[in-house]
Amino acid sequence: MPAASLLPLFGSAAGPGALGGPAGGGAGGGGRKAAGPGAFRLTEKFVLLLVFSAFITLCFGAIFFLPDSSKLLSGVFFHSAALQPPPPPPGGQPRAPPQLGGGSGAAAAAAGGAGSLERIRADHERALREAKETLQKLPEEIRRDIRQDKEKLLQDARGRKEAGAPGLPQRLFRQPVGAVGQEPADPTVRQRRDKIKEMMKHAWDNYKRYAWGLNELKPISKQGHSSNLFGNIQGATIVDALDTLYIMEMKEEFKEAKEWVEENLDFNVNAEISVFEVNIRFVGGLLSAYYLSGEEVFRKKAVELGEKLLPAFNTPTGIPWALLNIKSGIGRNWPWASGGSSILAEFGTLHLEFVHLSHLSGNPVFAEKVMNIRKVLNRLDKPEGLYPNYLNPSSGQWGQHHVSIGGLGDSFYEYLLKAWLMSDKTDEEGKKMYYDAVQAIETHLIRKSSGGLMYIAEWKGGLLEHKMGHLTCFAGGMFALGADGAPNDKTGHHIELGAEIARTCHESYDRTSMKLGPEAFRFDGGVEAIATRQNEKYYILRPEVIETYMYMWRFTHDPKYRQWGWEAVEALEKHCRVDGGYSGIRDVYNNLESHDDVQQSFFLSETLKYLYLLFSEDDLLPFEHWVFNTEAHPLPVLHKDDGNNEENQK
Ligand code: DMJ
Repeated sequence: MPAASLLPLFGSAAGPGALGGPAGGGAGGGGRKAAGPGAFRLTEKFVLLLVFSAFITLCFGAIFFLPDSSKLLSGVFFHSAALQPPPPPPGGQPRAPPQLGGGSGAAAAAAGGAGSLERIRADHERALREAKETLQKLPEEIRRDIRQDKEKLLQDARGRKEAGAPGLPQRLFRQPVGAVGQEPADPTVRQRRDKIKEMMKHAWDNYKRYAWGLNELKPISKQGHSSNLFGNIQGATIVDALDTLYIMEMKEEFKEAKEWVEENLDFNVNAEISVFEVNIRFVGGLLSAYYLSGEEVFRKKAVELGEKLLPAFNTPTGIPWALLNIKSGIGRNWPWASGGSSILAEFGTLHLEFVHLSHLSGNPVFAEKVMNIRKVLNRLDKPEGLYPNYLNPSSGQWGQHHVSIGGLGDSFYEYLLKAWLMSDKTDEEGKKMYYDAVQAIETHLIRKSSGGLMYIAEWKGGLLEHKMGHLTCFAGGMFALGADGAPNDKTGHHIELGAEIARTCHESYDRTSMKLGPEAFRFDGGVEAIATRQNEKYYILRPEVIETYMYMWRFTHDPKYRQWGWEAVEALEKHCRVDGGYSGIRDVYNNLESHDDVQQSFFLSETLKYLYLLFSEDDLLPFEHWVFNTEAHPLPVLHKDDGNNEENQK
């Protein structure tokens, strides 16, 4: 009974009523109150009080002395036992449904209490048994169990992540033709291809050993290398290498790379990045990995990253900024770029990836952004039909009139052609822009040296600089790739342009001590295809010359291209291979190697991939079904009638 109900009872003993008579002293005084008919003496009151308190103590005491009283109370008052489905009775007779109230509650509770004790005892015994078994195990077995437990936890975590990923339309994956090819029939070719795979393994294993999870490897100092192109997005080498690992059938390595992407590739970072570099290496690498393997994680990551890049387009014209903080969404341009301009090769090298992002996400916004870039370009007058390298994203006007098919301009032209090819030759606008541009390049930039070497010069406000960059050497492959669609029966001519550029670029390699090409070479001051300035003599493992050999080989099957590719392999092995991977060289005209201590991620994604393809059969990544982005990441042609088109989406 609540204490508050007891107090008035005691209080009333001194007052009128129940236990006492009228208050106050009577005539007979003497310290005693007059004894009324209902009155008690002090001793009697005392005895009564004693009896009453003994009774109360007994009642409460009984509760406290009962076994596991709290459970019993809850069983009595809240019927918790009745909420548990009881075990089936012997013989499988159906049991009456559990009752939420009623007189049987206490009995059920008592039964539940006994059941709980049973369970505790059983748990206790099982724990003892397991402890005994563990003690009897070998350390290796214990380690294996721990590994399995960890694995399971990881799998659960992965499952949770997958479930939490942003919704993408369901898509039935069909691997495009040529994701795997046959072994080369010729044993020498096979052997050479195996050698290139071994080079990939050396580059990868050392990256893994010394720089795992970081952007690139410093192969001499054997540690990670970070480049500010990616802000603090990590793992450039892993993402760039995924598709090379896949086509070389390096399955274990592909698996570990995929797991790293699942667990660690994180774009929720406060990072100012180069939109171009992140697009060609990360978005391109993830898209290719998806199209080759069908692993959903790559599609999700590619789209997630694509979304992070969208604020770069928030400029008055929609021409994107070069640099973007992917957390704040604030963009800007390189401080050195003419009057705050964006760079042609940067904003012009988003098209292939963004079209595929729309294709895989079902969201047209990506394709709209890159189509708008074309609209802006097509509204502008072009000096002599050429595209200057600089364009102001606010005014929509050209900056300095510098034109280059190498650095700052190169992949813009490449993407016009490949956009047309990737669209299954339906993108007529891209096609026209490409062939018009090549016409202007031929007229104004392509020249022949007195020694008969064709080269592509640079154009500065109407004046030619007779210099060609290593980067420009990709154009040989581009001309060959575009030859088939060339207007006015010029197919043969375009193949010829490709062959001439390949020859010149080979000369730029052959005229050095190391047989590796310089960053830029000149055709003036009495030299041809030779670097004359100290700061142009370096080689940073670039792919463009080998890329052109690969295209020329595919289109002509002239064995000299494989021969030139093999010369490059030998030179790489002799001068760039070190214990800790592959390094660039500071001066290719010097017999003594001075290493720059960087293993560029494009060495794995491009240089080694193009070499491998050069020594593969043509059925591996055939050009009718794949185009390579500018970082050599293969993207499937969006055939009107095949599995990579919208009709195929569920
Ligand atoms: C690569 O990142 C790409 O090929 C890009 O288009 C230009 N240069 C490097 C490799 O040289």
